[in-house]
Order: sequence, then C-alpha cells, then structure tokens
Amino acid sequence: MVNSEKSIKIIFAGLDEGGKTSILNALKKKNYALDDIKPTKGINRLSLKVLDVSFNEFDLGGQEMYRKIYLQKKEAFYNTDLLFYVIDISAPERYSDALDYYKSIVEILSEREERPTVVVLFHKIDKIEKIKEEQVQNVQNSILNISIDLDLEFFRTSIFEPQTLMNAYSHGINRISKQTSELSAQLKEMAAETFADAILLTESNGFIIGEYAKDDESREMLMNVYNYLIGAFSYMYKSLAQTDKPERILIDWEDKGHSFLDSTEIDNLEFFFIKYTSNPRKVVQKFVLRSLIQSSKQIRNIIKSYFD
Ligand SMILES: Nc1nc2c(ncn2[C@@H]2O[C@H](COP(=O)(O)OP(=O)(O)OP(=O)(O)O)[C@@H](O)[C@H]2O)c(=O)[nH]1
Ligand SMILES: [Mg+2]
Repeated sequence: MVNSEKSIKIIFAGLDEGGKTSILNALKKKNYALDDIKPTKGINRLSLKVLDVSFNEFDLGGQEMYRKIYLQKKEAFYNTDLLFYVIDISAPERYSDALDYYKSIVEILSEREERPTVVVLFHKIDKIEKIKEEQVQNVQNSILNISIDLDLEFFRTSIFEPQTLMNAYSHGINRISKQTSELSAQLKEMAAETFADAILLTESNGFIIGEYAKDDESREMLMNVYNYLIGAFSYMYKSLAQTDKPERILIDWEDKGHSFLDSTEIDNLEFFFIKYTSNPRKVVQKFVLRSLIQSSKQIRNIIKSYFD
C-alpha cells in the first residue's frame, strides 16, 4: 500500500465549504479564529517528516472550478495512500453533488487500480437541527456501493468536538501502517504499567503516532489534554534550551485526574508521551519512570519500522 520511498500521500477532498481546511487546522492545532478561514484556492500542501517517513497532506480546495481541473488532470488523486472525503452533513441539498464528486474520484482511482484507504467524514454534526438521519443513511449506502474493493470507514465529526477528528484521523493513519496493532499493544501495556487510563504518542509537531484509551471518557480527556499541551505548550517548550527542558510535566485537572507529559528522544528526534489518569494516587513516580524507559526502547523499534 505504501510505496518504497516511505512517502505517504494523504488527501482531503470534498465540496467547497465542507470544512476540509478547518479540519486540518484543528488537527494541526493552528488555532485560527473560525472567521479567518478563506476558501482554499487550488491545492494546499503540508509536509511533515516523522523519522524517515514523509507525510504529504493535500487540502484540495473544493470550489467547482478547482474540482473540474482535478477531475480533468487527474494527477491530484494519483498515488494516494489515504483519502479523507469530507461531506457537510448539515447540507442535504448538496448530498447529490458530494456523491457525484466522490464517484468521479473513485473512477479515477479504479482506472489506475489504486486502492487507498478511504475515510468518509460526515462533518459538522454540531448542526444537528439540519441532519436528516434517513438521508444520511442513503448517502452512506450509495458510498458503500461505489466503493467496492476499498478499505472504507465512516466517521461523524465536528471541529467543536476535536476528539471526533482525532478518532477519524488516527483510524486513517492506523490503517495505512502495518505496525499499528503492535504499537497499540505496546501503548496498552505501557498504560497498564504506568496506571494510565489513556496514552498518546506524538511527534514534537503534534503529529499523532499512536493512541490507546481504555474507554471513550478517557479518550475525550486525553484529547483535551492534547489540545491544551500541543496548542500553547509545545510552542513554549520548543523555545526552551535543551538543558532547561523538564523531563516530565504534570498537570492537575482537579477532580478530573492528572495528566503527564514525558518527552523521549529517538534518533535525535523528540517524541512526547501524553498520559492521562483519573486516579493519580496510584501513580508511583519511580516505577513509572523506569517502565517508561523500558517501553520507549520497544516503541522506538516499532516507530522505526512503522511504515516499512
Ligand atoms: N458548524 C460547523 N462549522 C464548520 C465546521 N467545520 C468547518 N465549519 C465552517 O464551514 C465553513 C467552511 O470551512 P472550510 O474549512 O473553509 O471548508 P473547505 O472544505 O476547506 O472549503 P474549500 O476550501 O472551499 O474547499 C467555515 O465557515 C467553517 O468555519 C464544523 O464542524 N461545524
Ligand atoms: Mg479549504
């Protein structure tokens, strides 16, 4: 699925105003005010390197004139590993256009016998008053019919519920990695050893590499912690000199438990483990640190072979 140069192509496609750029901004923690987002002109590309894997994300502006160009030239869709297809669930009058565009993309892919992982986002679920469940089911069925042979999953998302975005994004990334189950198993073990309810492994830019949560509630807390840390904190952290950087940061969420941020270096790159526990009394500092170092070694090997 992933080609040998270890370069991963992720595209975000869908009609104009669907929310693609907003989703990417939310995932990348660019806390722009909502009104600041302008329609995307053409294609926006974001590149990020994690170890020796480069992730290239393409935000395909969805206005009709751009869609026409992509469908005509087709290259925009070539060699895609992961396609996020964004549908504004609160705009039923546009479902049929959204389906047509999706169908055209799938046709281009099948001409070339490409089978990327597809994640369909029914987006803007916060606008519940506009959602007609029966119509949504019809759209879902049509997409299923069009997508024979594709690894496909549906998610319901909103930028006002960041964990919904994280779930969808993590699912997509996980599907294109062969090593995922091993990494999740490792994170689960690490969670057990460190009395964490949820644990997240991120690259210093905030890119999520792996995640484990024992239930939805702790996943939601983990996401809150992640937003908090990756937003203001990582900026501050980066500006610190190496010698001034704390090994561990503890945040007390009062009645909601504690979270920890531990940094670890793998091949001169910085990674963070974000942990959340609802019961901090259980956490024994020394033991936690020791097991963290042990687990990091194993995780290091998994990360290195993540997209092999
Ligand atoms: N209510 C709500 N509005 C959203 C959500 N996500 C995005 N929006 C709004 O939807 C509008 C369009 O968002 P964009 O991110 O520009 O959409 P886009 O898909 O990038 O549009 P193009 O670049 O033209 O293809 C903006 O006004 C956003 O604030 C969401 O989850 N809920
Ligand atoms: Mg856009």
